[in-house]
Amino acid sequence: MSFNRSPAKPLLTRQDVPDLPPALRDVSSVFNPGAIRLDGTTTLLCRVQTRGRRTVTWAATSSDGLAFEFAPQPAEFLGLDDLVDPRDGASLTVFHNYDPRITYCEGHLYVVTALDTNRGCRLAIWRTDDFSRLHLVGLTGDYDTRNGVLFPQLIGGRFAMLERPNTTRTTGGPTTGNGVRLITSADLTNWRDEGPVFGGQPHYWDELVGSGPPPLATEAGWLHIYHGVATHFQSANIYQAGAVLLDRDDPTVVLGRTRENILEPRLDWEVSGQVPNVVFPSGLTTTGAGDKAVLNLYYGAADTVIGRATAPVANILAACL
Ligand code: BMA
Repeated sequence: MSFNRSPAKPLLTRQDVPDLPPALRDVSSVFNPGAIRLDGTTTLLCRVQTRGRRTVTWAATSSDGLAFEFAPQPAEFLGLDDLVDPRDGASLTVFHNYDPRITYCEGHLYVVTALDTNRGCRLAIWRTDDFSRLHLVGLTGDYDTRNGVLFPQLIGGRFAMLERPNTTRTTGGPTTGNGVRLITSADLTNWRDEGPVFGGQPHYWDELVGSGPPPLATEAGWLHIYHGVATHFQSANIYQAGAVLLDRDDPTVVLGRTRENILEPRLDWEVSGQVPNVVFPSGLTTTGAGDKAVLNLYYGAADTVIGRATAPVANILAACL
């Protein structure tokens, strides 16, 4: 009842990223991609890190979801200059714009990213037609948070998003957290907290948690893949993937959850790299329908490369219950 790597080697590595001197040359890594499949094309929005440890977002497309070609240029984000904190209007300096998650909702393509700023982490919502230019819609709030994923349908007439406020810090790492919450909005600009959805399980595989790709609508409920972090090892945090099943009408209600992880770092390129022992699920597409539907999960491995794993939807639903 777990994911199978398909293929069992990285789908994209730094060698696949085009050189665009002088700013982009011989990049260090490509990982944590958002994903969407529309009109027979799978698009990945990839997080690319340069050797200056700067973050670039770059789209790659594929007809079969396996062989990807990078766009001629990285994506351009419009609206990052003059950014202000919604609470007090203080200006925000953005250092990194990263970990994009893609959702098609109400006839538009949206991307949610984490912004690493001088005042902590914020979630930004972007709208795009083609992943080459992304227009800022707004920030979800003025508090430290990450792993924002927009649902693909309105719920109760409102946009709905899962997010993971950052309430703790691991040794040497950025702020993180152990609780996923639901927030909703009528206009994608003003957001309301609807309460907790699920939390981390101290001592076990998912002590810290955060959303993976946006939830998938199934007849049983919203199937949602998340990452769990085991922090109780001496020298390394282990990032794995699991799933929860949420009520279709009220996603704060958890109907099921996998007992164990359904993908964990095992292969060389998952256990070693920039950050060892990381599988970070961030993109999801489906192929087939009904009983035959298959999940294609795109994930960052060791913050260095991109992998893909597949599983029948029915198997992962069964693992939740
Ligand atoms: C998380 C995020 C991810 C990253 C992961 C493992 O806190 O920063 O972007 O992939 O850590 O380093």
